[in-house]
Amino acid sequence: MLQKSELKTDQVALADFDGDGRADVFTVHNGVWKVSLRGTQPLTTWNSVQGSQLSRLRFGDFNGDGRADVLTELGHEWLLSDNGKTPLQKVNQVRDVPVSNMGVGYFDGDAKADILIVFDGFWSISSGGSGPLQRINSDPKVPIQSLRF
Ligand SMILES: [Ca+2]
Ligand SMILES: [Ca+2]
Repeated sequence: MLQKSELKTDQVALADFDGDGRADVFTVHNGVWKVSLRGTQPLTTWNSVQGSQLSRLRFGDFNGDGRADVLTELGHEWLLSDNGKTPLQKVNQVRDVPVSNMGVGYFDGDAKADILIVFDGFWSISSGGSGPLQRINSDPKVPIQSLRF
C-alpha cells in the first residue's frame, strides 16, 4: 500500500534511488532530503543540504550506476550528489544557465542522464551533466517549461 501523506504532487519528485527499476518518492523540507522507496516505505532522511528547494533540484542517473542522483546549480557551478546521499560536489561549470532552464533526459545514447538546456534560442546538452554544452537544435520560440521528455 502506498504511504499516506499530506504532501502534494508539486512537493515531491519521482526517481529510482535504489536502482530496483521502480520509482521512489523524494521530498525536501527545511533542507532535509527524504525518500520513500517505491512510495510504499516510510519517508526516511536521505541527505541534508542547507537551503535546498525542490524546484532547484534535477534528478537522473548522471553517473550511470543505475541509481538516481541529484543535480543542482549554484553560482555557475553544477553540483551533483551521488545517489542523492553524498555531499554536493562540483561536476561542471556553466555560465548563465539557471536551474529553471535545465531539463533531464537521455539524449546521447549512453547510460547516463544528460542535462538539456534552452538558452538564447538554442537547445544544448551536457553529457552526463559534466560534459561541455553541445548545441543540438534551435527553436527560439519554445521555452523549456513547455517541453516534455
Ligand atoms: Ca526504486
Ligand atoms: Ca547514479
